[in-house]
Amino acid sequence: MSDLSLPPPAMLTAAALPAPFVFDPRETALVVIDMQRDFIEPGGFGSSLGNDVTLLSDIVPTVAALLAHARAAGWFVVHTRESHAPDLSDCPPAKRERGAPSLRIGDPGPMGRILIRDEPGTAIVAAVEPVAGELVIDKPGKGAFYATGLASALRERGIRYLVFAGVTTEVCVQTSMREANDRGYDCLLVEDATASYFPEFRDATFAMIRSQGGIVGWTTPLAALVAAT
Ligand code: C5J
Repeated sequence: MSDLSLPPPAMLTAAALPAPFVFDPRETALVVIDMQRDFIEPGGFGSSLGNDVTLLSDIVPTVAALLAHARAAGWFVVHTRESHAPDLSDCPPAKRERGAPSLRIGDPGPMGRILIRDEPGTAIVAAVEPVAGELVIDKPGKGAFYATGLASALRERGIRYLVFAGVTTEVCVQTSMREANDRGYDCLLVEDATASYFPEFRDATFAMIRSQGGIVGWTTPLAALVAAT
């Protein structure tokens, strides 16, 4: 006979690498990195640089399923967009000058000015767009913590565990995960909810994260996270 006076178990365990990921769902947030049209949709900035955007758009259904799981579980949800102020005051010249000479940050692009806040190309793709109550962070760097209010938003809510998804794995996702790891969060990357224009870089990122006993965190497929008990 079950004892109804007992509280539900707080901690969940998901099969993951390099070891099971143990987390408290009440202190967990999902951070979805840069699922913006310019990186993911055909005809955007990413494809005009010659990238195969289907490598990124292929994960949209999985990110949508992860979002549905997080919302049903009551996790705090954060979305980021890599974007800059229209006057480029938050874009270091070194970042702007390093882009392709024909298409630099702030230049007119196929979906508005490239990586400029509130231009059509910086909008999050429709299938994974934020809903009311979720936090949208405009970040000028690759990492989600640099020059943003993310740290204080997580602190206010008592978050200790971060689940990451989004694009691109080795750039903005990995940078954000490393920033979070240094700040003391236990971080899990959902393998099939992240992608790169360079699949070998994505796979190398998974290996780096899990190396040395999880030096940056854990990785797991969505199915294993959903099956956590
Ligand atoms: C992101 C980039 N979001 N690759 N940006 O990873 O420049």
